[in-house]
Amino acid sequence: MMKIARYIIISVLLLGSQRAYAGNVAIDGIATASSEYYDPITGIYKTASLAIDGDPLTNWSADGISYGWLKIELNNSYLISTIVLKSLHLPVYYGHTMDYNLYSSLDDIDWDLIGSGTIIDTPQDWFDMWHVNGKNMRYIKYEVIPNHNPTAHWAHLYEIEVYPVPEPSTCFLFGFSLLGAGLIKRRASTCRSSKV
Ligand SMILES: [Ca+2]
Repeated sequence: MMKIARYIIISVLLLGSQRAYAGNVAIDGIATASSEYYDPITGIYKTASLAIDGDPLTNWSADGISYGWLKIELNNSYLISTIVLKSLHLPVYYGHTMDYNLYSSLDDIDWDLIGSGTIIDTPQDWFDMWHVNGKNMRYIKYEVIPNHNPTAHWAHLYEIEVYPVPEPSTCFLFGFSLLGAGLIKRRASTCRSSKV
């Protein structure tokens, strides 16, 4: 019984580590951008790193233009399940838009288009979520397309979140621990039967 309890504890710990791995890995990455805006009123640089600082209220902004790019280098290559792009709805900019392309790459040279979209500054459309089905990537580029519409936002992003699929080795260990618990339970059942 003690061994079964020990395996259950190990399984729970492994499940916990799996959830940790599936967290937002963009936070551990490096962000660069085509340009960065310095706000003379607040004295704050809207740097690329503010799009991966985990704070939904801080943002990267291009330097006063409605196009530009933000690139994230993850600290490793990952099989990615989901990418979330977050702006922030501000009523003063209601209806302003950003048209963008989203790319991924393994080597920062060859880029694959994940998709294109539009973030609209409304209570409903201020963020986009992309499911990429375990695509392997290390670099992600958010490219805001030139837009001369008067309601075009300056290119910006408050947060980009990148979530990997659960690590296969962790799944294997988790399954192996469950298998081990099952075998011990089976052995215990056999021992009990032999005593009858
Ligand atoms: Ca932020």
